Amino acid sequence: MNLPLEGIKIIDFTGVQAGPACTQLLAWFGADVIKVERPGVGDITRNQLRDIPDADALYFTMLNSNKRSLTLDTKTPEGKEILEKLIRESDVFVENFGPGAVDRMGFPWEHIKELNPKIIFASVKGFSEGHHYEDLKVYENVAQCAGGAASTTGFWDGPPTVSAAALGDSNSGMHLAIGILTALIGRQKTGKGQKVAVSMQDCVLNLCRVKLRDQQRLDRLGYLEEYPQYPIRADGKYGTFSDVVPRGGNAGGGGQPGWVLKCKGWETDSNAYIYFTIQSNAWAPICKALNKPEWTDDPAYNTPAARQDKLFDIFAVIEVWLKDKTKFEAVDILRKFDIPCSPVLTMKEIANDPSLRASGTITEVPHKKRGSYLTVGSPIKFSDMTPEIKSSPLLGEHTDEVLADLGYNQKQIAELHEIKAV
Ligand code: CAO
Repeated sequence: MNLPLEGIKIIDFTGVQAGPACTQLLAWFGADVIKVERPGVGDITRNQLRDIPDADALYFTMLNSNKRSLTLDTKTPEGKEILEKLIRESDVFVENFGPGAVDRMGFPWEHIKELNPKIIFASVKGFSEGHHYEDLKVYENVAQCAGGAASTTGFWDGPPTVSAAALGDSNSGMHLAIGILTALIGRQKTGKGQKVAVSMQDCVLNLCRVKLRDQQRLDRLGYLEEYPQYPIRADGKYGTFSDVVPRGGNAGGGGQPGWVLKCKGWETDSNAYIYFTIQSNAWAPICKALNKPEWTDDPAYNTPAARQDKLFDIFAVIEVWLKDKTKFEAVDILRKFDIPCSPVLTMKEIANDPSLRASGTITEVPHKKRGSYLTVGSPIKFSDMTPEIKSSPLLGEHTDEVLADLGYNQKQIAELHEIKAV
């Protein structure tokens, strides 16, 4: 199959999650992604949280599929020369080292563009250039705290909480991929490459956009009507408003309040829950589903404003209705009434979900050393192509092949191995 990014050559000088998630996506869509790794060491995630001795860890295999691996010590003169050759003939150079590391290696953007004015240099850092924290190294949870996610996530009586979703890492990688593709289209018009930079703080904040909306509403009004803290209760059971956006527990946003509700078996199964949304225009079907016809036209219930101070009482009534229904049974009933809802799914349920398997979102990939493993395939679906998710490379698996492509002969390649430049 001809994939849209075929012919695009990418130097993937990335590690851990943010950079690799970006380049993996581009590899799925056809780019030739050459992962550059330190000889004998490789991406740190190859060894992190191993479940099989001497085989690449899932952390690595799930973020580096469809790539080739070149080992290269870019701190040796020979390694630098190889990287320069690669830069001259590549379309994109992606990196997510700590601040200043690429410059210290001798490859600042000014030098990269001298070597190849058409190249796109794409970079992830924790904080943006010129930021007062620009020198900080950053991991996922650090970014979630810096980008406003942690202070607005969790319960009002608990500490700031980070999400399990990789809002700092993979999310920044996805932002970078959009930037790279935009710069590639830009290059078609101008013939010139450019530097594309994202910071993890900015990428988290971009997903917390509505919380900045809420800060401005709070500044003006002193309350946020869709949060559990409103209306302000004398007992403070759901917290109170200060001058900063509070943590709203599991509240839904906008005019569609919702909550995580207990289903049959919640006492022993910590995931026997559904998310239930009281969509404002679905009040009549909700009453019908819950067998509460008396609520349908009752002015004390039939508008969002009237329900506001009774939301948790309504949720309690729904939980009584849910008592004898599993999360799956409940959703099967509620879907007939067009109520936005879902079972709270565990990773085990997701791994075995036939629909996710059929769509390729959960896919099994063979691996030379591990045997097969599950990974998350492309969440983006196309009408004219289905990206094939292939294995991640072993460390240095394609070193000789890439060097030969650059014009090195067998003898030279053997010498480069000898001096440990590759
Ligand atoms: N050859 C020679 N040197 C190499 C090399 C290679 N192939 N690959 C890496 N190195 C060197 C780097 O040049 C750097 O050297 P100096 O610091 O001496 O100049 C060194 O390895 C370490 O790089 P690093 O700073 O990136 O590594 P770290 O483990 O200390 O930090 C991380 C990791 C992720 C905190 C940091 O890279 C970072 O802040 N990156 C930007 C933000 C980011 O992407 N974070 C997300 C990671 S996913 O959670």
